[in-house]
Amino acid sequence: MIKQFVFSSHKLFTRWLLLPLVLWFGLLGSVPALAAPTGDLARQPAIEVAVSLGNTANELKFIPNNFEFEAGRRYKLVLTNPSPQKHYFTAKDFADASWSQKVDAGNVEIKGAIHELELRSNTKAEWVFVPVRSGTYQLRCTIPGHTEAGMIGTITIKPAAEV
Ligand SMILES: [Cu+2]
Repeated sequence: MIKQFVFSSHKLFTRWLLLPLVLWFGLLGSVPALAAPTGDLARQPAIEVAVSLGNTANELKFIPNNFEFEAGRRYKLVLTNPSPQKHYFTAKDFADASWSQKVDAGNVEIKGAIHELELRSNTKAEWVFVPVRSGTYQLRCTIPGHTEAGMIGTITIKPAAEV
């Protein structure tokens, strides 16, 4: 009985909710959720945004701590850590809602899914991504005590602007 209900409601979901959603994405011309964007988008000039993890005064905060990105555009987030200790840039839900093209750190380029970046003192990394799913996501540093001290932020993905 329960099994059957679960099955039929799942079928209902697939048919009547998922299909219009897929069509909606298609009509808007947005990037399909988490699939690699088309060649054009992958080569679109990246909009550069900088973030500092802590500062030289060793304050536990992200500077800035509030980010707004537009779905379907390509960004390069330049992360620096000028503080005397290591920090994390952890935004798992945001990362899940985006397509990560690459991370450049030192002489290494990393491709694939990114959930968290660890930056040691006086290091720099560049994260190139395309936000996909709109929403408001939490950012924090997962070093014990840092979130509590205020090393948090928000990342908003706005829906793609209608052209
Ligand atoms: Cu930290």
